[in-house]
Amino acid sequence: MAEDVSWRGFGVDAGGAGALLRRMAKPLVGIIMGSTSDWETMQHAAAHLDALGVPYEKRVVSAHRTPMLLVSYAESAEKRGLKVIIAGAGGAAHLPGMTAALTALPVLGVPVESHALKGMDSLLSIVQMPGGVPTATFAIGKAGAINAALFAAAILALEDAAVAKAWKKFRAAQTTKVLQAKLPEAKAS
Ligand code: RP5
Repeated sequence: MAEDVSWRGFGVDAGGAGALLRRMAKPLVGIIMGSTSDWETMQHAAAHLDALGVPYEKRVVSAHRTPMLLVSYAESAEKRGLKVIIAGAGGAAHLPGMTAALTALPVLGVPVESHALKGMDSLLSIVQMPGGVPTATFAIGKAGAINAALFAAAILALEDAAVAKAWKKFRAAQTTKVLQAKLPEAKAS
């Protein structure tokens, strides 16, 4: 689990027994990614769900290397109780769009930064869906993974009072942090 949740310590319980209990609860969010190499990015989504108390599952599901697994995962997701799917992929990033084609659940796509094209390929692959198969698309890399998790929490918060409380607490803590920020002295030479 990623340890660098920057707003940890602002009152949202990110660890300890609470986190263990949440991990044992029925997952509401599915985090899938095209490769184990995507975990470095996608762990930021997991860490933020942990901190907000949202139970999730995580799994490598590749649109290209395990297409049949993608079909069974996406088709069973709603029945298994998932409410939102976060899908991260890089390069020819078909995973989020294909997942959205196979389930009615909201799919939040995270473009993973690729080596060759710095994630522009991932971004354009995910964002340019044909009308009728909506796939939300977030920023390339870590910021996208974090925001996908926060967006998932915002969706769940519409129906889940505990998530709503944690989500509002996070927003308030973030605002307080910015308002209290102090800039260092200038070091002009
Ligand atoms: C995509 O290809 C994955 O999502 C990953 O971002 C990229 C490279 O995968 P690896 O070659 O590192 O497994 O399917």
